[in-house]
Amino acid sequence: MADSFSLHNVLDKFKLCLSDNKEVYIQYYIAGWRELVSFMNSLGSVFYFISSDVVKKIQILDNYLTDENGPQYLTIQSMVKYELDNKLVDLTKGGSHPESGCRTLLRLHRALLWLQLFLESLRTSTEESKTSALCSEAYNASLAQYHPWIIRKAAGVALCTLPGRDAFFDVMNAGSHQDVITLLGEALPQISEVYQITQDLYAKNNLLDLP
Ligand code: 1PW
Repeated sequence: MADSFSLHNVLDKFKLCLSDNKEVYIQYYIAGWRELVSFMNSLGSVFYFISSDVVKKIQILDNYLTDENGPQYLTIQSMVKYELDNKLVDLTKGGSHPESGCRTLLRLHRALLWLQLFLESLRTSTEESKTSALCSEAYNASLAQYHPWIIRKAAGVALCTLPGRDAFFDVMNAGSHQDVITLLGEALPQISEVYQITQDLYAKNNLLDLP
């Protein structure tokens, strides 16, 4: 079981995201998402449609990272500059760059807020709390506004199947419930810093509504 999922793996990757001058390394950002995908897959096949879109987005970014212009994709900051300077981003629908790094990462960025809100509510939850309710609330307060009805519906169905709080803490595989809560308390400020830096960068460059 040495390579099985643990919450530690996700949080470690997001911790590595920030450079000394507060830029966000794409390599670790997508590594964090890869860990989350393996987590979602461990929750059952109903999560497959959620994780498969994340897998697609990871793959698009990974392709940019490994192609000849890979160094331009070292950080989110360098990607934004490179793609904007070279007109590689569709600012409106129907252009010739529908899968820019900027718009692809924006989808993961919006989803990161869901994760952050959900983990925060889990951290402060009580024994009576229902994981599925916490997760739906987090979804409705964040990502849901960007999804059409049909996806919101499907996400709702998937979230209903989440295990109860005790089992959920166990699936996170990071020690006792108290250990998990402590770990979340340490790691969430880092995820929220990565989120906020990305948010500010996208806002400054008017990229928050990319089609
Ligand atoms: C257990 C808690 C896990 C929280 C992880 C959050 C993952 C969120 C992924 C939601 C994906 C839903 C299905 C896909 C929808 C796409 O249409 C949508 N993608 C995302 C990531 O929101 C938008 O991408 P698109 O269609 O504009 O390329």
